[in-house]
Amino acid sequence: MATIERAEVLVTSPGRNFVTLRITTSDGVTGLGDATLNGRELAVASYLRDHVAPVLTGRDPARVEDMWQYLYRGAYWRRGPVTMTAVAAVDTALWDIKGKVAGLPVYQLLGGRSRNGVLVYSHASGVDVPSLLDDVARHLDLGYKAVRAQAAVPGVGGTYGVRKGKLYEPAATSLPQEQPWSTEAYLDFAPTYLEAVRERFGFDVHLLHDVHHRLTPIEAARFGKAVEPCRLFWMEDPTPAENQDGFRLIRQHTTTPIAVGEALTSVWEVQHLITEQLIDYVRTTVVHAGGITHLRRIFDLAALYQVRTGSHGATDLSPVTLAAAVHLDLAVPNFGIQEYMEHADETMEVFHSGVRFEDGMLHPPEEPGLGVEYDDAAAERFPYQRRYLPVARRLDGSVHDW
Ligand code: CS2
Ligand code: MG
Repeated sequence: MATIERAEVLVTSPGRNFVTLRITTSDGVTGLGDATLNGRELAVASYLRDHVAPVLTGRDPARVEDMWQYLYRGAYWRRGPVTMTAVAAVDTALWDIKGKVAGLPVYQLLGGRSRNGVLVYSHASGVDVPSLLDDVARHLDLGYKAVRAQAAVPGVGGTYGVRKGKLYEPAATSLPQEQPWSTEAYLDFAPTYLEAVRERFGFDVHLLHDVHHRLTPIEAARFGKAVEPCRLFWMEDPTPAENQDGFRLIRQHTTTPIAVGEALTSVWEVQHLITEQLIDYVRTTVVHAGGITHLRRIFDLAALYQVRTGSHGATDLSPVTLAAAVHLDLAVPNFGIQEYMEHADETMEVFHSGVRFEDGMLHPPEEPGLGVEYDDAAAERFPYQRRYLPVARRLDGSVHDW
């Protein structure tokens, strides 16, 4: 029986910071797991290097479920983004190894294809409405069938989701950047640019919008109602999801579909949102919600309540997560849509991935495992740089949800 011989925690910053776990077995088979937690990367690197790696050596890499239970229940201190990202990295690496040992792409281990490809949405944004509309047109020309639209709110300064330059990267400063926020200005302006997108492009394109945790439940209800004529594919994170009850209030007022979960890390945090059908899409991810093993449990619970998947896929989730997500998305019955932001060229120099974009969909590699290889020599060229996500402050100076 092969055993785990080595667990390496690899930190690199090709375009942005990534933490990757590489497990090597006594048979020389390697597996990769994404361990990136944007703005708190080194916390996960230490959790893995100092607390998990010592207990992996000598264990059976084939016992994926047992390893998940061992790392989750054996830690005593359960859940939370650092713990669940570390557990996810081990889990994903073991699925990669299992695929390589079986000689099968991971989606074949998850039940095989349920669809021809994985529908994705990309990020269109603009400093004003004309530039947003041009960016939507650019993404449609690239073949996307679904686009998220975000525009800067006039007169308020840095707005969430507006790209500066080629790629959108919110964690861009060595200390947290403080960004102003005005709920009133946002509620007045955002519906107008979503209407402008529909006026220019019609209803054949799926249109998504990320509220990004900014509203109270009643404000989110007002926003959802205001954009009903836009027939959004979803409004995302309308209100901070610690208060799961708040979604009942939103549901009482609007039929605009709701997507939640990118910042949630276990089935227990989305349980009521799903079982009470307070959301329509669950956005939890391979990297932050305990890996393929746990995410599959969340998706299966969601399927019982006609909630579909809509996993987070920003550039701070590495190509390892994207590949694992595409394998899972291809197989699950209640797939909805996958977020896809193209990674920087430097990122792809480190992560050689066989994931392919074609005709608005992603397709997984057919080689055994996840289909991603890590280039150590390239990674050496990109040393870690401390980066923080911004902090939002209302115009009166008080902290708001970023
Ligand atoms: C966003 C992310 O992609 C999304 O839906 O919410 O850009 C999010 O802000 C970052 O992933 C945070 O690291
Ligand atoms: Mg989001």
